This record gives sequence, structure tokens and C-alpha cells, in this order.
Amino acid sequence: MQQSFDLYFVSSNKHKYLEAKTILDSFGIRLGFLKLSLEEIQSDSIKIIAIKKAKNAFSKCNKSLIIEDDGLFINSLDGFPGPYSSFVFQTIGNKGILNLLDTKRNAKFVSLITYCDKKTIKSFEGKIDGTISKKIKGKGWGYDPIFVPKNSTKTFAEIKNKNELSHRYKALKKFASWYLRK
Ligand code: ITT
Repeated sequence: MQQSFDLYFVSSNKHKYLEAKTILDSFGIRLGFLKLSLEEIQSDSIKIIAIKKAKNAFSKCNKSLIIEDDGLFINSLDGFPGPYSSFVFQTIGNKGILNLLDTKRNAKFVSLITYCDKKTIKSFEGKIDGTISKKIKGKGWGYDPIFVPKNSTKTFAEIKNKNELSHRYKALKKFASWYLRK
């Protein structure tokens, strides 16, 4: 039997979908996955990237959907890698980031969830402050092994409740409360 979904998560990144699915399940929203590599414009603003990306996704699949844009912003590097987080992860990776830092290690993760259907386009932001660890710790994906959320000594890769406190959780919680009233 074919499963029916309330809306789709359009992304090239399965890890992001699996976390978003778990989070939205807890709000009673059934999220399907459309694996697509979307065109991403270069901009210093993740909001501008997100709107273009959501419109592009809708033009391809014509279904109610969300897309997500994330960035890891490191204070001592003036917010780098920020909107370039995906490219930087694929090039210098976590080791490269650790090599750029000295004692100042404050950072934040930002998620921007953008919903798009025939009539509406709307974004929801979630942020979490933290620090960059001195070593790679744990086996998570992306920057999880080097990001230590505030009030923790463990990285996102080492904690069990990432989906209850992450940037993604915070953005999706705002989205869910809007979507369920829509
Ligand atoms: P899309 O196809 O959805 O754009 P992407 O992987 O390119 O997938 P982003 O540009 O939104 O996604 O994300 C930037 C990068 O930041 C992403 O590739 C990961 O390396 C990293 N990242 C984002 N959220 C993360 C998280 O919760 N934990 C670890 N790394 C994360």
C-alpha cells in the first residue's frame, strides 16, 4: 500500500530528512522525501538562498513541500562557513575547521525551514548556540562531531537527544505550530 504524506522534504541530504521526519512525526505531520539536488544561488543571506531554492523545488515537483538551509556560524571567523557550510564540509571538512581555530570557539547552528505550496511561501528559523570542540568526537554526520551545544560537554554526535534541542528542531517546531493552524 502506498503511504500518504502531508508534505515533502526536498533535499539531497538524507540525514537532514531523517531528523526532520522524526521531529515532525512527533507533531503528527507525515513527511515524505524527494531526493533532489536543488540549484543554490550564492549569497551571504541564507533567507535569499532559501526562497529561491523553495520556488525551484516547487516548480519541479508541484507538491506542498519544505526545504531546509543550514549554516554553521563561527564567531572568531566572522560567521564562516555560514552559507558556505555544505561546500566547506565537502572540501576542508571538520579537520580543516579545527585547524583554523585557536582559543575562541563560540559558534551557532542556524536552520531555516521554508514551506512552499501553490499560494504560500514562508520561512521559519531555529538557532542553537554552542562551541567548536578541540577534537572530533563521536560518529555523527556533517559538523555533528565538532559542535558542542550550550550547556553540554558532549558534541551533537555524542548526545542522544539532538532532535529535542537542535536548530532543526527549533525551526520545525515553529513551522509545525503554524502548519497545524493553517
Ligand atoms: P540540501 O540538498 O538540502 O541543500 P545540503 O547538505 O547542501 O542539502 P545545507 O546547505 O542546508 O544542506 O547544509 C549545509 C551543511 O551543513 C550540510 O551539508 C552539513 O554538512 C551541515 N549541517 C547542517 N545541519 C547539520 C546538522 O544538524 N548536523 C551536522 N551538520 C549539519
